[in-house]
Amino acid sequence: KEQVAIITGASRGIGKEVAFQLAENDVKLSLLGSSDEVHKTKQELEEKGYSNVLSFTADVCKEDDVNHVVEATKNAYGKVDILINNAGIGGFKAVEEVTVEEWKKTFEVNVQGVFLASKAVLPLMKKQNFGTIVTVASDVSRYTIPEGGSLYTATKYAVQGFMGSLAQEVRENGIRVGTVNPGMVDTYFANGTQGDPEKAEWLKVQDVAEAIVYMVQAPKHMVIDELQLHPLIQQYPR
Ligand code: NJP
Repeated sequence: KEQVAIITGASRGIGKEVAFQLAENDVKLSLLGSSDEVHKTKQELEEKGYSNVLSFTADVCKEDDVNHVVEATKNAYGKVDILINNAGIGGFKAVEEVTVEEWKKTFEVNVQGVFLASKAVLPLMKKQNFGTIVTVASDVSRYTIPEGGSLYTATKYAVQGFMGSLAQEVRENGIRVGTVNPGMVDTYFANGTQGDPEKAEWLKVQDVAEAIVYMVQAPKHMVIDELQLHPLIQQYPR
């Protein structure tokens, strides 16, 4: 039976590619992004012949927005099997240059957003005794970096802890919870431009999306707790 997935941050970057790869795997989609660009993703999918796509302009920081998306997805498809917590933001600067507003906003999107979307789908997943939640965390969920990454790293450590605890909390409800921790990926992240020649050796959105699809499509009895991947050119402390 066809599965149903909600993807946060599907306007561009990794989330958009995950949408294409899950559609290719016959998964019905509900896409969420804070800008209208998310509707472009739906349009592009439809142009490729994928018709089971909903799109919502919604902010993962806002409980009402997130609940509306989950409710509308349930009404349209009758269930939610998969949640991909992908929406995230980041910037890199020295601690004394980080404003309180930036601190709050980054935690709101990267941590509270994951909490809100997970909280909203859990009742449905518990009812059906099945579900998979994959969160795009980061390589900096596992170690610290020197280049002004304190705020971003703090949010990803938080998310890793949240997901690890959640995994144990809902295991007996048949719900699988995991994280994918990519190193440098060529996207629009941190005011970047996808396709920038300087990032030719970085991970591609396809690489990360394939890892996510692998986690989601694993046999039901198997949980992939964490996948860590990085470009060969990136130094990785171990
Ligand atoms: O970045 P980008 P990525 N509510 O900027 C959406 C992690 N990661 O694909 O709001 C809802 O191309 C935004 O849509 P819109 C990173 O931390 C990356 O690289 O409409 N959606 C867009 O679709 C993040 O968790 C790297 O503009 C919101 C998407 O998020 C994930 O990968 C390394 C939103 C961002 O697309 C995807 O980021 C790493 C909101 N409030 C981890 N705010 C890397 N790229 O190097 C943003 O370790 N979005």
